[in-house]
Amino acid sequence: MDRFPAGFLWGGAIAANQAEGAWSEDGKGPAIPDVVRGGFAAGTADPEIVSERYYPSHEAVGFYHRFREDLDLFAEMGFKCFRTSIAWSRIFPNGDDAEPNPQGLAFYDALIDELLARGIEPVITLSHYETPLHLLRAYGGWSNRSLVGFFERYARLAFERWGGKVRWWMAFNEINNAHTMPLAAAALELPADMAPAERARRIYQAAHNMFVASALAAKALREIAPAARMGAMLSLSGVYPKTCAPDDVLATMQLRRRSLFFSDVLLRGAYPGYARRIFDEFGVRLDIADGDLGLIAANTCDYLGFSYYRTTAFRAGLPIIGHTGGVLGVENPYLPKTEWGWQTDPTGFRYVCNELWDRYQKPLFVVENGLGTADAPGPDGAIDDQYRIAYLEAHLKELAEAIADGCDVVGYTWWGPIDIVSAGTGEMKKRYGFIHVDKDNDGRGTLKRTRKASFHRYKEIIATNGACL
Ligand code: BGP
Repeated sequence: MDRFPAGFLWGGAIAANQAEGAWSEDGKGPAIPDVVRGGFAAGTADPEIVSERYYPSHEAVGFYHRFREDLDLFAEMGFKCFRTSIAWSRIFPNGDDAEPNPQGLAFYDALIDELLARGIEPVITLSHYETPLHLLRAYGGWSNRSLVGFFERYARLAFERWGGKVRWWMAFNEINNAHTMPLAAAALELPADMAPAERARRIYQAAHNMFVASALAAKALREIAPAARMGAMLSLSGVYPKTCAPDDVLATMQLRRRSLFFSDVLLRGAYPGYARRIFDEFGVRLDIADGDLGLIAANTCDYLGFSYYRTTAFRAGLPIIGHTGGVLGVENPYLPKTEWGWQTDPTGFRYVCNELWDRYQKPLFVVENGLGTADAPGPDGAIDDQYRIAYLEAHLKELAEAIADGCDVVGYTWWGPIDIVSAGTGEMKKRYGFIHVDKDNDGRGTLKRTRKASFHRYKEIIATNGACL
């Protein structure tokens, strides 16, 4: 029996700011990543571009100029779909511009048409850790309600232009990181010495505004392109209690809810009861406009896109500031660790798929899963990344088990099918790709693409719809 449904959407995923480069070409305005030197986990942005400083997003891996070559490689692997994001600041350089940038529109016209010409379905995120810098600096980011209107206009333009060619959309990448990586997801700059109550208010007000924006985008998509689907997208690697002590189990459920809060609102259409207690704990009083809750209730997302990389363990007494696992969690002695401290857990993948299917009964789309390692080409230049093949096979076998458990999984896009910039660290050294890119952490390299051993294995898996696993 086929372990994956017919038409399963095999592919790969990248993000504009981690791959395109061309950060200020053809009318593109500066985005927040363009003033971030390390990764978002650090949560800091330079006040302005400091010339001759190395910023990873400025060149990234040159996808903007090389995308046809890269799409040929994805097509060679047999991709059925390809997830990327539109750089908002390529379309509206400042976010609040009166008119869109025609060269930015032309680039995504070409990218989407070249994907379709290769029989590859585009899967598009409208804001993947990328917001026009001006919307942060002049408006303060998503805690300012004005961004709802700017985003809705951007979304409507995208749907009118590409809604007939793109079936799968997401508004925000990993919206739940709004409360662990605010600079990335909610486009907020929160000074370290900000009072906790004000910090919490800004984060949850930003989340509310993003919920409204997501609902308006879903409403617009249904009006403009009724055959298309709007997804919620969250970071949902798993979390386990460190022990079976009831306090550890309860604390872990409460940590998990800090992430599921976002998908509860976007997929169920209402603030869950436990949110009241979270807001009271922080003294948060949201500014909810008339009609907001009705809009959110009437325009929920069609599917849940999520990233899964690893699991962490958690216990009572640890601070709950969100779901960043490796930062917050404690070590799980039963699992291996990567050089970046991520504990890989294929069984956890099956567990999380079942958790999410049971909770929402809406289609699941695995839009990020992958292994970041410091690959080193051998003397002959080849990269025999058997460890990546092992991670891929182990996780896909568990995904097949989740599907056999009854989970409705529509697709799987490996994160970083080509080496790109790490969001968390800003490094090139943390490589996910089936395709190596000649570039190092200091920005040196030819950007030459080289197939790794995993390239050929993924091609085989796709060609057999997973039957060869
Ligand atoms: C997710 C982001 C991606 C990607 C991935 C891997 O949180 O959605 O943009 O970066 O993490 O993480 P990293 O690049 O930090 O290894």
